[in-house]
Amino acid sequence: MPATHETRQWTDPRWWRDAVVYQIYPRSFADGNGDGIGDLAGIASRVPYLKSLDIDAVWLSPFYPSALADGGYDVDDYRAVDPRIGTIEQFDTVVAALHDAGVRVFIDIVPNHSSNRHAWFQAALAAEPGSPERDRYIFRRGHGENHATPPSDWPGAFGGSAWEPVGDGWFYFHIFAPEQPDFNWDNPQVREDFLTTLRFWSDHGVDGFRVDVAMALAKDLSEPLPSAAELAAIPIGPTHPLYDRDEVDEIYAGWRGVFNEYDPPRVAVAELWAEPSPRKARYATEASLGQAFFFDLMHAGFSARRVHRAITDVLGWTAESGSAPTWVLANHDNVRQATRFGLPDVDSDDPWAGPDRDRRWLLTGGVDPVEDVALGRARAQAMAMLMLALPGSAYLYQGEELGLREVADIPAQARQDPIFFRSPGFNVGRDGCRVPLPWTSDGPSFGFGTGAAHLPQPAWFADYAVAREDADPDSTLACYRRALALRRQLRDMPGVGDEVTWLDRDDPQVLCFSRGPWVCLTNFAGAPAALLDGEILATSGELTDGLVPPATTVWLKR
Ligand code: TEU
Ligand code: CA
Repeated sequence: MPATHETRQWTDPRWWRDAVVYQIYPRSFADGNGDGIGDLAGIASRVPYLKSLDIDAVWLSPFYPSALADGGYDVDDYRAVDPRIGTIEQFDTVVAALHDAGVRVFIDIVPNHSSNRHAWFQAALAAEPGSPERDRYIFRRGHGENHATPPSDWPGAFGGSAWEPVGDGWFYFHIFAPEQPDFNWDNPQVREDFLTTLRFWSDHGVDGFRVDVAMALAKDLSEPLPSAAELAAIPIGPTHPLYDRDEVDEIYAGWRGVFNEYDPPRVAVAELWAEPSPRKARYATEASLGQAFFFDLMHAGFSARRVHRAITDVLGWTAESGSAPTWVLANHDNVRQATRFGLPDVDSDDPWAGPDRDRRWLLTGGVDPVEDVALGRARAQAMAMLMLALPGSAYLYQGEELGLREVADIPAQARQDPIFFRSPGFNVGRDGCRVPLPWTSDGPSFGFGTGAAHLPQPAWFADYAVAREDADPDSTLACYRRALALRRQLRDMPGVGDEVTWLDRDDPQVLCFSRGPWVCLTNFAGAPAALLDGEILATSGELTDGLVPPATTVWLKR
């Protein structure tokens, strides 16, 4: 008999290699005290739901004290809990409850930048140019008359300049919003402080860390700086001033030392977004962070050719590093997949048709073109089952198991994302995938809390409520529950390994692979496809006359 899941997970130090990790965006998950902001009490009350999903771990997006200039990715204090979200005691309680439920805990660590309210940044502002206080961040003198011109013409990732003046002729550097000053990782105090933070949370029982913007820590900003146009032409990698320099490896080797002080060793997953990226495998070795996010599947649309390519690429790169592959279809930075898959061109071969198209669609308030809701839903379920059949670990984003769609028509005055404020008329930002979850189909915020939610929920959220979907065997939630429960059994079934074998189908629009006896077939074509011999274990949609309808995945046992 193979070990049961419960016993395997808690004894195997390599539990993370095939884990399903569910991302919680704390402010939008569940509100325990009715102030409209999700919190730790809310998460505690939903532990039974999390357990019932058959996931292996949760990842909590930032819950630290923050002015929320960037949804909490602007951290005031790395070793505390935002009082609006809870207390450190509540944090301990939630971790213990999740562990009792067999669910591990990843937390988000944001090492590229602090918030501008962080004590170190406040000290830097108060100190002289050239002082040790300023050396923990990246200050450069302005150019031109009165030193009023920024050190370079580089744009920030959220729009506007990447340099902010501080009034004395000096500027500080920020990749993201001005409220997010970048740390200087050449400074030993910065390095030491993050090791302290990793130990702090590891001592509080955290099992793993999701490392924000992991490729940006090591920088070469020696002057003269290249122009923005020159910068854009430098490939991401060893010679790029900002991204994916070789020196990051040394930083994470230090982190690995801390992870290995614990039993079982703490684990980490690097967030870095350069696709395609063979160099990502470096972050995923067990001398470094152990895992890296591969977003290739998320960017492959609903195209058989591109999905096939993404899978073979990721499997190849991770084989090089000896790590486990990771798969992602959604997170808090992207248009929800039920919507993406319901928009035209998602099957196009142009990889950039996707994000650009999504952004343009959001600018129309979600009305042009009209979203094909049924098709988006079918495709999202088919892709989820395809992802969950792959070896390695899969990351789910809260609400995708409900088939939640993007909320496109959030009024300007309710928007929160700095991208909306810094790129007016060009990009409305990411609030539409961060709207608080509907738990019940009625109530002031659909069961999220007892009052209104911090981002407005549309009336149609009622149809996607957990309670309603739980009562419907054809719901997206039912599909996820079936697939997640089966995945747990199948990954331990004799003969099921990490080897993916592609099975040739006559139609290139039908992707079919096996892991030993476990076969996964997805029909990307517009017409029904023939089945294979074998026992049908699960389907993402109903079969018609023994054929697999378009936008449907089937799992079989042979
Ligand atoms: O995101 C990294 C990042 O740069 C992108 O995912 C970015 O959000 C996207 O290109 C904008 O369209 C991480 C976090 O996931 C994100 O929420 C934070 O805003 C960002 O870092 C800064 O901390
Ligand atoms: Ca609250």
